[in-house]
This record gives sequence, structure tokens and C-alpha cells, in this order.
Amino acid sequence: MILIGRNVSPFVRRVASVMRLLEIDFEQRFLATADSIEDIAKFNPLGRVPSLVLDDSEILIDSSAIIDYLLELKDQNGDLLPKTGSERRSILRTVAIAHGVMEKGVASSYEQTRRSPEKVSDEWLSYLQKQIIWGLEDLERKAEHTSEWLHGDRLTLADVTSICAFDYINMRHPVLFDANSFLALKKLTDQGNKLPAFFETKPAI
Ligand SMILES: N[C@@H](CCC(=O)N[C@@H](CS)C(=O)NCC(=O)O)C(=O)O
Repeated sequence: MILIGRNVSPFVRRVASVMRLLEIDFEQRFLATADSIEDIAKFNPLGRVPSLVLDDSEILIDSSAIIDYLLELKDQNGDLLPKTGSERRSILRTVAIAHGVMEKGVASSYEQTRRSPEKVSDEWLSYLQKQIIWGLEDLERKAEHTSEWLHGDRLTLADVTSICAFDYINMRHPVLFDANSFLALKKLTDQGNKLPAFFETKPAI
């Protein structure tokens, strides 16, 4: 399998982390949307990452759809995400919040880096940044009221997505908040980053 995209994208990184956790072999093409859009569009007509090229050449796009396939392939016991029931729904809620933080973080970064300075809307930027904080506050409350991981003593897709989201926001928006105001989330992320699935995928910028 070939994963398209760089781990600086939190969406790519969460796929790469899931693949490592599930011990799935893959190679990665580190293409960036900023300068390789035409190559990326060969895999996804929208020119977005991640895409995953399967061994029979089928191409999957979008981190959620890719992870859905990976879980079907290698998470038979539902360790990362139970197949049915209230625990599944509760984990998917956390995943949606963390994925939303990623989306707002990327939108906020694009507003600052991909528009000409006179077109940047401070009002829109501040709204996006509020949404990031609201999402992180929700994850922080979850992290404060649990044991080892967000949904108990087992690492799940909720942890993978939250760790990738928190690292991304700290990397791209370092002045948005003091990481020490999200102590439980920081502890969770530090704990995750000790595992190969996270430290081997952590972008170095
Ligand atoms: N919903 C998608 C979001 C993917 C996404 O926004 N990727 C960004 C990189 S971080 C991208 O490709 N941006 C280029 C664009 O949307 O034009 C997912 O979960 O995979």
C-alpha cells in the first residue's frame, strides 16, 4: 500500500498512525498540497491528501474512509473502534470533535498563509480559532474524567485523532493558547508520543 501525503497534515498522520498500530506495511509518498497539487490530483481529483493506493491499485481517499477500510482489514476485535453499541458511538463523537479541530486548524492556517494579506479576515480567523479552542476544551474535559486513555484503559481511534489534532495545533498555531491550559490533553499526547505509532509519524517542524 502507498500512503500519499506528509505527516504535517494531521489527516495523513492519523492514517499513518493507525497503519502502524495495526502493523500494516506501507510506503509513503511525501507530497505537499502547496507544491505538488498536480501529482496529488492523480490520486484524488480534489487535490487533497491523504489518499491510499491499495496493492491492487484501487485508490481510497479521505482519512475517515481510509481508516474505515483499515479497521475492516485488521481491527477484527474492534480494539480501536468497537463494531456496534454505545462505546462505538461515544468514541465516534470524540473522533468527530478531534477531526473538527483538525479541520478548523487547517482552515485557520490556510487563511493566514494562502490568502494575500489584505484579504485575510481577522473576524473569520478569530471565529475559526474560537472553534478550535471549544473543541480542545471538550477533549480536555473528556481527558480529565478518564483513566489511561480517553475511553478507558485501551487506546482507541479517539486517542489517535486527538493526539494528532493536539500536536498539529501546537505546531501550526503555537501562540493560540498555552499548552499548559490543556494539561490532561497534553499528558495524553505526551503518553501517546512515547509509542512508535506516534513518535515515528510526528512531523519535525
Ligand atoms: N476530510 C478530509 C480532509 C483532508 C484535508 O483537508 N487535507 C488537506 C491537507 S491537511 C488538504 O489536502 N488540503 C488541500 C485542499 O483542500 O485544497 C480528511 O479527513 O482526509
